[in-house]
Amino acid sequence: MLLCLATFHLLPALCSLFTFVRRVIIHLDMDCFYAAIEVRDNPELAGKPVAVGGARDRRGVLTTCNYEARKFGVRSAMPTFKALQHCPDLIVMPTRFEVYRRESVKIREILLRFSPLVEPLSLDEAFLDVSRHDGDPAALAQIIRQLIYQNTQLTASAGIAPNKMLAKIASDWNKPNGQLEIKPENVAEFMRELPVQKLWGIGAKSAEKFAQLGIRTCGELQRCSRIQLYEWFGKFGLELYLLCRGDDRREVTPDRERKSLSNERTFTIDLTSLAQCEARIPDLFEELIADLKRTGGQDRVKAVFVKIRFADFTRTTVERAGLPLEVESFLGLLREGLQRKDLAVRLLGLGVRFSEEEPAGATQLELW
Ligand code: TTP
Ligand code: MG
Repeated sequence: MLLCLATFHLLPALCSLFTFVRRVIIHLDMDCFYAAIEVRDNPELAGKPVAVGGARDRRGVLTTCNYEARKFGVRSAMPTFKALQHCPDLIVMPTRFEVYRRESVKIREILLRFSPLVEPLSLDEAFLDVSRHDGDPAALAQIIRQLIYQNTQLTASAGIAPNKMLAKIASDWNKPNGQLEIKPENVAEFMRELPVQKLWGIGAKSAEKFAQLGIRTCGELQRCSRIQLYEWFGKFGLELYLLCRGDDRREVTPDRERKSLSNERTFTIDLTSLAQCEARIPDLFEELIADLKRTGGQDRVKAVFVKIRFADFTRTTVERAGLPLEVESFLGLLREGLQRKDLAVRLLGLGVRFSEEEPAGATQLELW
């Protein structure tokens, strides 16, 4: 009887606790974003292989390409001349950052209608924390994608999951124009067979290292102890211990609460020379500036930094206050960072740190 009474009183409390901790994150990723915009704006390109990037004669690199071009093996970040070898009919359009930025603003406005907790990752990707929404989150993601399509004629894919990492993995699952929900009760099963290279920070090169150790899936990785992972990968190993279990506790951080803004790229093939690294900076810089314009943080920039992850998984960040927001500043920091280790580079990122105070004149003083 006593037990019944206790359960009767405790149950609602337990239920509300459960609803409180239930996290639902949607990761939204536009499909072949820049290329899709070019095809939309040039209808004669529909159905043809299209890429966006630098021309062949200027040693250009592609930013992205549509799914028709991907069938030929064309990929983001591929030198244009190489892409044309894979697909001689490839149409390469010049980049129009301003247009992509405008579309990105439209999309973000749509997302903000569904949750104040929107964290844009780049022009075409964002996390939304929709934990406070009642109802079916997969249906919600569907509605968001439809609304984006109605407003932009561009398709998006979505992942719905209890945390950021899983939501991001899920949004890639049924691309283009698809979605996948990973429910909390299915996380353990989903992780068991997931290839390790799907985890954040693991590229082809690291997957190779794992393969040498006989580890291909997250299930296999789960058998390694924390100590073992720390020995192999340093601090990153401790992150991996949680990530391979589908455990990611990072919060969705809206733009206004950001202390810094950065982008980064993990390369399929490690960069082995200074020239190769330098060649990646202008695109990353353009992207960072576009992101800054979107978030409106240009006048709060206090310092700039370059992040490097080397082939042995160690990371280094070179940060300096007061440098102008120019490609040259980042190139200088890059050179400094590369001197710290004589190793190939698997990830590069550029970023800015914001000052905590509002810039002068940004807020109006109330006099009464
Ligand atoms: P992604 O979301 O990585 O790629 P995507 O939207 O083109 O294709 P997907 O359908 O696989 O999501 O990147 C978004 C945009 O960022 C992309 O359209 C172009 C730009 N970009 C670069 O400028 N350089 C790069 O190396 C990559 C990967 C993307
Ligand atoms: Mg995309």
